[in-house]
Amino acid sequence: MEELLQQVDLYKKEIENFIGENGDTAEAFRIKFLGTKGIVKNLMQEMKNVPSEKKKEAGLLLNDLKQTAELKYETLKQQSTSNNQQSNMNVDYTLPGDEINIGTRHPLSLVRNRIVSIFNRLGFTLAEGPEIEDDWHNFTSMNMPENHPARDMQDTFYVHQNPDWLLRTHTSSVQARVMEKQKPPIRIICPGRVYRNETISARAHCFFHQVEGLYVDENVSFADLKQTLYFFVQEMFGKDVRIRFRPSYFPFTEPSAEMDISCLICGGSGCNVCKHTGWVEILGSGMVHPNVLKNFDIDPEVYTGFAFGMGIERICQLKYRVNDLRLYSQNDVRFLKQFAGVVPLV
Ligand code: 2U9
Repeated sequence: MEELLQQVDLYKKEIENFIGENGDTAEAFRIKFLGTKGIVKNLMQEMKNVPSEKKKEAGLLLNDLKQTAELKYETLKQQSTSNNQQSNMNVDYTLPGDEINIGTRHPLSLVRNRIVSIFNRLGFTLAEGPEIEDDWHNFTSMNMPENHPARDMQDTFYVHQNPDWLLRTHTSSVQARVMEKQKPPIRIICPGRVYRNETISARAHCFFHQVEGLYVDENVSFADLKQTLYFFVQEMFGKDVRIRFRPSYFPFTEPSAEMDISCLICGGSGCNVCKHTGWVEILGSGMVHPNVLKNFDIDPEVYTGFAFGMGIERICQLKYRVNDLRLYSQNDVRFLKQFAGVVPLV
């Protein structure tokens, strides 16, 4: 019994003085003291040799030793995890950092922002609206009543559950919503995504992006329209670029005109891009139709206005020579990265 007491005393001291360094020493400790062939188990087996009157005292001693070993083992385990964490944090901060791949603005965003910024300088403010529209804001209020042949010009995505709802085919619906709430003077620029049911190819897509503008006030004339759009072209493409208007037809404007710019590639002398005409079409425009003004209780005898619309993809195609519409939505970084150097105009 005396011998056992001495042994337990020595082991307790050994346990208390045991210094753990990592997970391996904690495990070595466990095997040595608490394992199936460990010290505690061995001493427990010695119990059979202890006289019965001393068994209780010896049992208490061994239990105490076992608890001390278990407690030490828990402490060693905790120490080893926090040591590991600390060694993970042992980082050389002088090493160069990992490269961060910074994204670039999408070319359509760059062009959109530039267009909006140019018109901002002329006093046009930004207006936005929903992409899911109702028939009134997209068609009827725009002088395109039901069965109007002009509706055939745009193949529309209708919402099955409610055919009064559709994906807007132009951002004119945004102008309609502004005119509903605000009386002239109105001078707004409306960029946004629009949808048309077209088969996807290099030249057509089922969605694209537009910017439309509207200016309604007293004494707004076609001369204002021409000067405004001329300013836009000079700011967008350069001072040497010329413009010309060709008569056209849109249900929401009267008179209507399409605008061409002199070819950016050949300067007007004729090349493949302008099909040897010297001109390329960039937008549609016209004086707001009196019926449209009446639909919003704006008196066409007092107020007049001009409006225009352009495809952002088309402007981007001319400015950056992008020859396939699908590139804009394929998210190929080899394409997108080519616009990293464009200085954004805001
Ligand atoms: C109101 C009244 C009139 C907007 C206009 C055009 C002419 C036009 C096309 C250009 C290429 C659409 O992106 S495109 O396919 N747009 O030709 N848009 S006038 O006329 C309006 C708008 C709002 C209240």
